Amino acid sequence: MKIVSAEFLTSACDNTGLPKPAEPQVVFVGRSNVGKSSLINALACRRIARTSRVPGKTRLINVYKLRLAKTGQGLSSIHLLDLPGYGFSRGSRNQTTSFAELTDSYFGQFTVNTKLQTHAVEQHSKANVMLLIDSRHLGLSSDLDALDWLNSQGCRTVVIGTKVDTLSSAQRNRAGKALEESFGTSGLFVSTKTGKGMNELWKTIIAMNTPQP
Ligand SMILES: Nc1nc2c(ncn2[C@@H]2O[C@H](COP(=O)(O)OP(=O)(O)OP(=O)(O)O)[C@@H](O)[C@H]2O)c(=O)[nH]1
Ligand SMILES: [Mg+2]
Repeated sequence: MKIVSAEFLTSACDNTGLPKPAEPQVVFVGRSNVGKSSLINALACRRIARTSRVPGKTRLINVYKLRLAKTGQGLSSIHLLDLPGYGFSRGSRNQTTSFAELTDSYFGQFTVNTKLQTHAVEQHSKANVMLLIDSRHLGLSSDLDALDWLNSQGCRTVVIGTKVDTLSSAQRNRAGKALEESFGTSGLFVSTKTGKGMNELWKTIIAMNTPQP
């Protein structure tokens, strides 16, 4: 994907400043340190999001906007949203509360009642979510709980196995089966270090944001 420009828009602590549900977007969700901010940088082809070896770096909803060269599907720009990681235990009770508030701010904007809506509106009434899980630790209860919760919110969720460069090809094959067994979906494996899976990820993001005929 050719990125014309990439910019940081805002750090949101509530739904002020977030893109409207009808605007093309995808939100990155996952445990602290799983590689959410790194994946946003890899998609942007530049360092716009701050990453760290120390978990808990991202504390607010960081919003980025990418302008895209022609995709063929008419998508000219997209917002990438970086949510704070879950499972970060060093935080105080207040931080846990604010994480719940942040997720509610974002996901609360999307309606799940699709029966009364036209198809075009329905397309944007579900949040597009990339649920990132570490390829080396598949099937953690916190990740399974996250998928259940996202499904209960009516989100359109794709499971992404991160840091696949850390696995041998035999381990990668086993991980594919383990992901499918645990999450009930085939998922996608990516590496920001080698670029593996990035083209497929872009195709998925574009398909999620393209209204079906
Ligand atoms: N080997 C490998 N390491 C990666 C990859 N992606 C990210 N990392 C490393 O994982 C660590 C955490 O990356 P971040 O992108 O900051 O993780 P995050 O999910 O944004 O973390 P929080 O903001 O704390 O929720 C960093 O040390 C990255 O260099 C990858 O594809 N392969
Ligand atoms: Mg981060």
